[in-house]
This record gives sequence, C-alpha cells and structure tokens, in this order.
Amino acid sequence: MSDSTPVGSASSGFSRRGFIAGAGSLLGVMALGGRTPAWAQTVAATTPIASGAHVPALVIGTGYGGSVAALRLAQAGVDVHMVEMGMAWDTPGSDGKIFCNTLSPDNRSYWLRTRTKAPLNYFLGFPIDRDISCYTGILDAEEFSGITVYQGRGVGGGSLVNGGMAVTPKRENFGAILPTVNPDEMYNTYYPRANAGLGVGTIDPAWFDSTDCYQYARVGRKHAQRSGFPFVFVPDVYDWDYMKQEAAGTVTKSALAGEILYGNNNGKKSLQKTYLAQAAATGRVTVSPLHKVVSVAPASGGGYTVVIDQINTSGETTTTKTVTADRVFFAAGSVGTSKLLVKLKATGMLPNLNNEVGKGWGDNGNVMCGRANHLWDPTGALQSSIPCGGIDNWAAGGAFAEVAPLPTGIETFASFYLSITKNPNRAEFSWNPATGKVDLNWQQSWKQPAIDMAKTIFDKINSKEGTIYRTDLFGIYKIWGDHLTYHPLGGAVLGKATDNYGRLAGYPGLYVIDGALIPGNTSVNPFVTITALAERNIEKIIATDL
Ligand code: FAE
Repeated sequence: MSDSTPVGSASSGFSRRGFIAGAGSLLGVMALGGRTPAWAQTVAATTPIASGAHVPALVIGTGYGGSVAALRLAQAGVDVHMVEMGMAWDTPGSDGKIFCNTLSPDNRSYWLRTRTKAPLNYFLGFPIDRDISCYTGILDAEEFSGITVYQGRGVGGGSLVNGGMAVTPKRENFGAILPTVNPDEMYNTYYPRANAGLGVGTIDPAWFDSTDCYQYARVGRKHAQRSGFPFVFVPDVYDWDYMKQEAAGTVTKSALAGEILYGNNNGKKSLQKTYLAQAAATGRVTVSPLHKVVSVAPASGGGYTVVIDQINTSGETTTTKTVTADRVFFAAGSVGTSKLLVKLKATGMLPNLNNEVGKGWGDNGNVMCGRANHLWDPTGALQSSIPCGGIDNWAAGGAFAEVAPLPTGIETFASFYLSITKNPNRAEFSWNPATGKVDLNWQQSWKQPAIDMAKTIFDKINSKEGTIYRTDLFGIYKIWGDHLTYHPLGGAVLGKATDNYGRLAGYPGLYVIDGALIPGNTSVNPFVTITALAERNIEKIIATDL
C-alpha cells in the first residue's frame, strides 16, 4: 500500500519499529552531547494517512493549538489523525544534525525558496541573504502585499523555530486580548495548565548576572533601568540547566551555538518533546507529515470530506487523498486556518461560514530595531540565542520590547529588540478568484503606530545614553524592521467567526483551535495564550460535543 511509504522521515509509522527508528534518530543526536535530557524520551508518531480512511477526529496542523487538541482528545479516548504540510524533523542530515545553524543556512532553513529571506537581512549595510536549494525547509517567510509573515513548518509548527519565550500576559491586559473569555478560568486553570504542559521555566537570576552569554541582556537591562523602564525576566521553554552545561562546555552547544531560527538541536523543549510526545504516548495519535489539507466539505453520509495533497520535498504534489472525518479541527495557524476558511467559503465548499471569517487579523504589533552602543559598552561576542528579558512600557507607551540576541559570534556593539506593541490596525483575508489565492490587505504604513510606540522606549534610552539607532540592519539607512511579523493572530476570531469555544458557525463538528481565534494582539509573545485558550476550548468541546 503506497500509504505505508515513509514520508520525509526515517520512521515508517507508529509501528513499534517506526517509533523506535524515529526515537533512535533523535536520541542519537542527543547522545552527541553525552547526556539525554529527561524530556527527550519520545517523539511524535508518523503514519501517513490512507486515501479512503475514516477518522473520528482530524487535526489540520501540528502547532500549539493542534497539539493540545490531539493530546486531550486522545486522553478522552478519541483516535486522532494530524495532518501537517511540513516535514517530521526527526532525522539528522549528513552533518549529523536535524536542524541547520542560523549562521550557515542550507536547504533545511526555508520553506520552498531558492534564496534565504532572513528577518534581519542586512549587516553593516550589506545584504546577508544567500542562495539555497529549494526544499521543504523549516521556516516559511510567507509574503503578502504589505508584510512578510514568518511561520514554522513541520511537526511542531512554530515551536520548531521560535525563541521559546513563554509569556503569560498581565491579568489587567487580558480583557483587551480575549474580551469574551472569563479571566478567572484562564488565570486559575488554563494558563497554569499550559505553562505546565509546555515546560516553562525562568532563568536563574544569579547565573544571569554572571554568565558571558547574557551580557547583551544585562546591557539591555542597564539601559532600560537608567531610563526608568522596568526590565522583567521572561520565562522560556528552553532547558535552563542544559544551557548552564553548554556554558560549562560539558554538552553539545545549541543556544550558545546560535541555533534558533532554523531549529534548535538540543535544549529547547519544542512541542515534539512536550505535548506531541505525550500525545504519541497515548497510542491514539498519528501524524501525516508532508501532507497539506486543501479542502473540507460536508460529507453525504455525515461528517466531513477532507482532501489532502501529499507533497515531496520539492513541494510537488505526488498523491491526492480523500478521507472522511467526524470532526475537523483547524489548527493550521492564524494564516493557514484563515486562508483555508476564506477559500472554502468563497469556493462553495463551506458556504454557510459567516462573514467574520478572514477578519480581525493583526501582527501583534511587531517591530524590530537596533541601537548602536558606545565602544566602552560591548554586548558580548557570545550571545545565547534564547532571549530572557524584556522592557515593559505597555501601560504608559503601548510597547513591550524583548531584548533580543544578535548571535553573530563577533562583538557588534549593538543592542537589538523585538517590540510587541498595541498597534490597533487590523487586516482582512479575501479570496482572489483571478489568482486562485487568498490575499491579505495589510499595508506597510500600518506599522507606523507600532514604530511610534516602540520609540517611547528607545528614543528615551538613546537620549539618556547618548546613543543612536542602528541604520544598517534592515537595509541601507533603514532603522525599523517594519516589514514583517513573527506573531500572526486572528482571521477566525473567537465569538465572531466561531462561538465562544471555537465552534465554527454553520457547521457542527468543525472547530478552530489555534492563533486564528485571537483578535490580533496578546500584549506579549503569543504561544502561551494560544495554548491556554486551546486547553480551555477543548475541555468544553470534549465535555459537551463528544
Ligand atoms: P502554528 O504553530 O503556526 O502551527 C500551524 C501548523 O499548521 C504549522 O506546522 C503549519 O505547517 C501547518 N499547516 C498550515 N497550513 C496547513 C495545511 N493546509 N495543511 C496541513 N498543515 C498546515 O500555529 N511566540 C512566542 O510566544 N514566543 C516566542 O519566543 C516566539 N518566537 C517566534 C519566533 C519566530 C521566528 C516565529 C516565526 C514565531 C515566533 N513566535 C513566538 C510565534 C509562535 O511560534 C506562534 O504564535 C505559534 O506557533 C502559533 O501557534 P498555532 O498553533 O496558531
């Protein structure tokens, strides 16, 4: 049967043999460090779905929302199949590593591109992008008219490429983030559950104060505090004990080798090591990597018909499969879910979806900038790729700025920041029949409020320190990284396109359970909120719908 063919990985299914093959490849890499962290004991199972199959629950996407849904459904006794357009990322390449390094991107770095598209794409005014061969790599730089949206591709979704910053928003800000959700439930039950499930921890402050690899963050703290801004430690899913050992030279370096944007080979607890590992351990969850859902429509006998393109590592469709599912969970990420729903409504597959589908999309107010420090204020040649602190000026200026690394391996005298701002602009996805694609009507000028809010922090710091903005990081004499977002949110907003638990209006058994539910902003980095909301919604769905 063609469906038992291994797809993009060494494992051939959730047979015992396949499971051990997959786990073995991962643990083999871990073993290079001479030590296997406790959380690395298992990996998600891959079993490409058969055309004609019938599944009780089908989850589109394997990021945060999808992983929570799969685990909790499986624990409730439901068999789940997860469909993921990206690769399994469980097999090392010829260099012995699963993921390539940020400083030396190869074909594993980008999703179907022939040239890298680094978020920070200039250095000293020179472009740093390079040619690569086209491959189903891990980071998608998806281009819409006014914005490039970065997203993870593979089993684990955004958890494969992100910085792991795991931030619970301040409770006083929650009403503006998810106005229809009871904050007591979230802060008493679902945020703690999400933090536990994700393995969130905070850096040891004494180690922070002494280690070379966070000199850049200490400089960031000093400058923030001297201008009167609070500096806060930001929790992360990185294994902080592992990082200490990296610094001590006793394990393979990962955060301290600059690994982040194109995957992290060791210390980061991506979803493959947390929710998806737990899901695999139930024996009820299987995954089809390199499979892309292209259609969902009501099936004549009840449930839904789902059409899936199986692709190869060049992105070409090799097989088209049709399966049926009693329930379908859209967890393809804010952009992926929105694009699917907008297309399915416009092309008559799901015509009864309401007119809120595609609306309320925001960039979490992302904007980047760098500052040029004095020569007597170096930020360090060794920089951990995992950020651990931020500057909080949300209440007064509408900005929360993470002090980000520039892990180039050389002293840059630069302080670098990713700001999350209260930018109120929202965009809308729409179907373009001429191109057969979904457009997003964001305009680059809509970043101006974000820049103004970030300036409430950095103009003041520059004035106090006698420093200036870097102009060489995003082009030739360009200060602001205002062309991108790492944090797409919205497009199928809770309580608008869906009911208050993610049930899609007009179609019983169809659910949205990812960042598409959140109306454009979370005031901090978003994945803890996406995870906590998914925990809340799936609990209700299991209790009342199954
Ligand atoms: P997501 O994790 O994007 O998962 C969706 C999955 O669906 C992906 O694996 C897709 O490949 C797959 N997919 C899409 N369409 C289809 C289809 N048609 N068929 C099958 N599969 C499909 O969704 N957030 C933080 O909180 N802290 C951070 O430090 C942080 N750093 C970031 C750094 C970078 C470079 C990036 C790109 C993002 C970062 N984020 C961070 C954002 C975070 O990763 C993102 O909000 C979540 O991953 C979104 O979770 P979802 O479950 O919505």
